[in-house]
Amino acid sequence: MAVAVSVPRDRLRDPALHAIADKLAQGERLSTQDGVSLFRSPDLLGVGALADAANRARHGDVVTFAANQHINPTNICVLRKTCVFCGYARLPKEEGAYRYSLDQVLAEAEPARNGMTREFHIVGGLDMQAGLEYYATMFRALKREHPQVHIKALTAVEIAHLARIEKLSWSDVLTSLKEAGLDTLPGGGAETFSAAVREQIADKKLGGADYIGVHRTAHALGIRSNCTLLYGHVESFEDRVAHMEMLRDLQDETGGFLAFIPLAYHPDDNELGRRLGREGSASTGFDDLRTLAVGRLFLDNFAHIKSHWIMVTQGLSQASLHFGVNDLEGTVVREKVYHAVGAHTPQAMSLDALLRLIRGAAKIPAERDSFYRILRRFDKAEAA
Ligand code: V47
Ligand code: SF4
Repeated sequence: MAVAVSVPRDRLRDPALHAIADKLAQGERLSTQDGVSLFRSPDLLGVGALADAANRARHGDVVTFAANQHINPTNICVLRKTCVFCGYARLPKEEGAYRYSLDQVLAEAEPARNGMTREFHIVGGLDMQAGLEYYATMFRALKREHPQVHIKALTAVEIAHLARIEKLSWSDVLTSLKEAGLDTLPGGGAETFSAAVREQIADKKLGGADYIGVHRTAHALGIRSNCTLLYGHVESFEDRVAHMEMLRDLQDETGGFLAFIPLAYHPDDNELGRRLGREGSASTGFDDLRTLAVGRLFLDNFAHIKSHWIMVTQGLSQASLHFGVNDLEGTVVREKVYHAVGAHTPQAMSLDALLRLIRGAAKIPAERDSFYRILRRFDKAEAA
C-alpha cells in the first residue's frame, strides 16, 4: 500500500523530481518512466530525501536486523560455466568442489546453540547429487537440533532444479520441503530478469517469468519469500525498473514478499569481471544508494528494503539508512558465496558493532524475527 510522502521542494535540486514528488505526496504509484527518471537524476540527495520520507512514514527511526547464520551445503553446480558472474560454483571434479554430509551441515549449524541465531539462510549450487531427500533430511535434522531457528532456504532456481531432477512440480517440491521444516525462501537467483541481460550473464538459468512463477507458487502455499536484483553489470536502468515492476506486480497479487534486497555485482574472481575488464572495481557508492532509494520509492507495496552490508560495506549500509533502507542483513557466521567473488568486508559483525552502526546513523536498532516482528528494541545505549 503506497503511503503519502512529502518533501519540501527546496530539497529537490533536480526539476525532474518535482512531478515525482507531487505523485508521492498524493500517495500515487510511480510509473516505469518515473522509475527511470529517478535512476537518471544526478540529484542523489533529492532522490534520497524522497526515499527517506517514504521509509520514515512506514518505520519511523527503527532499523531492524536479524541474527542469522549462512550455510552453503554444496558449491557443485551444473550452471558453473554459464553463470559468468559467479565465482562460487565448481564442477564436481574441480578443485575446491564440496558437498557437505549431514554431519558437516550440523557441525556448521552448531554455533546456533549460542541462543542468538534466529535464522539459517541455506543456499548452494544446483548439484545433481543433492536432491529433494538431501534437503528434506537436512531440514528435519536442523529442526530437531535447533527447533527455535527459522529455516530460510533454497532460491527459486534451486526449487526449480529439484523439481526438474525429481520430475515433480514446483508445488510438490515446496510442499515436501515445507513439511520437512522449510519456513521461507530467500530472494537469490533473480539476477536481472531481462532476457537479453540473462543471455549475457546467466544464459541457462531459470528465466525471470519462472522465478516469479516459483515465488507465486510458494506464496500460494503460505511460504513467504524475499526477492533480489543483481545490479551494476551489463543491465540498463530500464532493465532495473522492468525487473522491479515484475516484483511489484506479484506483490500486488499475493502480498507474499517480505523484503527487497538489491545486490551489488562484484567483479573479482569471476568470468564476467574479466570480460568487462572490471576486476577490482565494484559498484559505486552513488549507484548503491540510488538503487536502494529507487527500490523504496518504486516498490510501494513492499514494507522492507534491506541492505546487504557484506556486499556494499558497513559504512555504505549505514549511510543507506537515510536512503530508504529499514533493515540490515545481520550477524553472519562464516559466509562463503560473496567472499568467493572478492567481497573484502569482515565475514561477521558482532551485535555490539551492529548496534553502534545503527545508532551512529541516529536510528533505533531493533532485533526482529524472520517475519519482521520486532523482538527487542535497543532504545538506550545499554549493554546488549
Ligand atoms: O542470486 C552471485 C548473487 C545471490 C555474485 O533473501 C553475486 O534474505 C554479486 O540472494 N556479485 C545470492 N552478487 C544471495 C542472495 C541473498 C543475500 C542476502 C540475503 C538474501 C535474502 C538473499 O548472490 C545470487 C546472486 O545474485 N551473487 N555472484 C557476484 N559476483
Ligand atoms: Fe550455480 Fe547459483 Fe553460481 Fe549460477 S549463481 S553458477 S546457479 S551457484
